[in-house]
Amino acid sequence: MLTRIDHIGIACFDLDATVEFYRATYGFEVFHTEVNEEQGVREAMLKINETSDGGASYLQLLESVREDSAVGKWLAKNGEGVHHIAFGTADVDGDAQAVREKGVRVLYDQPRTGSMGSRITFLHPKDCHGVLTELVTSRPEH
Ligand code: CMX
Ligand code: CO
Repeated sequence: MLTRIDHIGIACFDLDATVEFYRATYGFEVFHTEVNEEQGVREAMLKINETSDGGASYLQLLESVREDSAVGKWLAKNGEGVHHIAFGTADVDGDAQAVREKGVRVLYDQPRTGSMGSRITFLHPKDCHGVLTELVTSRPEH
């Protein structure tokens, strides 16, 4: 069951400048940063609020670390902006399978590693009315 907005993924050309915009404009602080080589991104998670399922909602600011990454391709075509939304669930495997059975393309056979040791998968934007959609199960301590 999907129980929260886990994050909104925002693609940017300059992660440090974008982090500074969110800090200076809204007072949001960086909760976590990492490079995810498999996804081809350097990212910053800004925690916005905790949620009733015991999790939290974040902004995920994403800079591409190579031109052919998903975010790099998207930035080259569209410029900066909202790249994807992510729903949180306690069971990404079960929820991905349930969505797959409804005819929506799930991009990975098995969930991969996402931010802060989470397990993630993606649904094809063309099957989701133009929205790239991620499903996330956080690591328990997050
Ligand atoms: N939102 C909405 N539509 C998108 C999109 C996005 N983020 N990315 C691509 N599309 C659309 C394109 O506009 C294009 O549509 P048209 O054919 O109408 O022009 C179509 O999907 C195909 O796009 P493409 O540019 O040819 O790109 P690819 O098919 O090579 O890749 C996708 C698209 C979704 C399969 C790829 O981006 C992907 O695998 N995404 C999942 C991984 C990811 O996004 N990782 C970064 C975030 C990591 C994290 O959140 O931790
Ligand atoms: Co994401």
